[in-house]
Amino acid sequence: MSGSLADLSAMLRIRHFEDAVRDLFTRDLVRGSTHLCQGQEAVPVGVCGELAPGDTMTCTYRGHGAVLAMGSPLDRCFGEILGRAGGVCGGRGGSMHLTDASVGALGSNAVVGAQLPIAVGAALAAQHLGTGAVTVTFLGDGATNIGAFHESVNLAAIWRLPVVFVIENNQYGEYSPLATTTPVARLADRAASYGIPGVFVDGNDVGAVRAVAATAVARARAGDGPTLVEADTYRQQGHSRSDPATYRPPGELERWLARDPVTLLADRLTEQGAATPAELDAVRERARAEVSQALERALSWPMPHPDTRLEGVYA
Ligand SMILES: Cc1ncc(C[n+]2csc(CCOP(=O)(O)OP(=O)(O)O)c2C)c(N)n1
Ligand SMILES: [Mg+2]
Repeated sequence: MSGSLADLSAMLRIRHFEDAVRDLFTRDLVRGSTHLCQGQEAVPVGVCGELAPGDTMTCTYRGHGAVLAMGSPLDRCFGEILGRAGGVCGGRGGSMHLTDASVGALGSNAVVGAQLPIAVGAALAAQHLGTGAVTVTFLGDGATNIGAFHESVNLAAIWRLPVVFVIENNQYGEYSPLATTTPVARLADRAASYGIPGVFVDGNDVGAVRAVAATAVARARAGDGPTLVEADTYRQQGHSRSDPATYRPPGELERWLARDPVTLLADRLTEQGAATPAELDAVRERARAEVSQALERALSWPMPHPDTRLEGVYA
């Protein structure tokens, strides 16, 4: 698989969305923190692009791209991050809890690893109910050192649950390079402990991600159990908004920018004759316009009314 113009469009929408969120922070329009995914877009677009209606997904606080890739609307995601009543959770969740169950996005999680047992639970439910649905869960490289990772993968493996674990290896856990926290170089190798396939993929190549995801999703759907995917990628921004990322060795960011997933796909589509420069420009322009129009709409929405503050509280 090589990726398509539709993939390029989906990745550009996420790129512009994240750039806009960064800008909203600098204008003090967002409460709390945010964790952006510029540079990692090919992973959620490639993986979620292989899912079917009814499939579900859980992710981390760095999850804007994953929720958008599931098909959640740009304006309602902006609205959520801005705390507006029209947000996907009525403005109550914000950036780190972006959730849109209507498209199968069952939750972003601020606690490292918390999304993993939730995904296993969703997969267990699908197995019991016989729905045929598959659950994908995204996690960071650092999260593979969390207890919930090992418990979740083990349980999914022994019960052959329809779940795909996708590690977005962006080379850092907060400010720590992977090699300073993790004794294996290939995180996909951790799959061997659970007797399931572990697959390494270039996470900046959306076509390669799609191919790996297609196999893993088909395996899960056939009842053959989970796969652990490691997608090698890079976060182009700091860990969170307060992080200038000065700990990066000189030249590292530039090396990864030279392999930017958006540019890689546009170049490939050109080389293959799959898109003309004019078509690429049209896709770029449309993505930019869609994101800015969605943001304008979200900014026009009111904050939630104080009288609604107990709505959605179950106790
Ligand atoms: C249980 C828990 N421990 C620690 C933290 C603090 N923390 C937030 S993000 C993070 C790093 C996680 O790195 P990784 O899994 O690689 O994800 P990335 O942020 O790189 O996407 C840590 C330690 C937390 N949120 N939850
Ligand atoms: Mg990481």
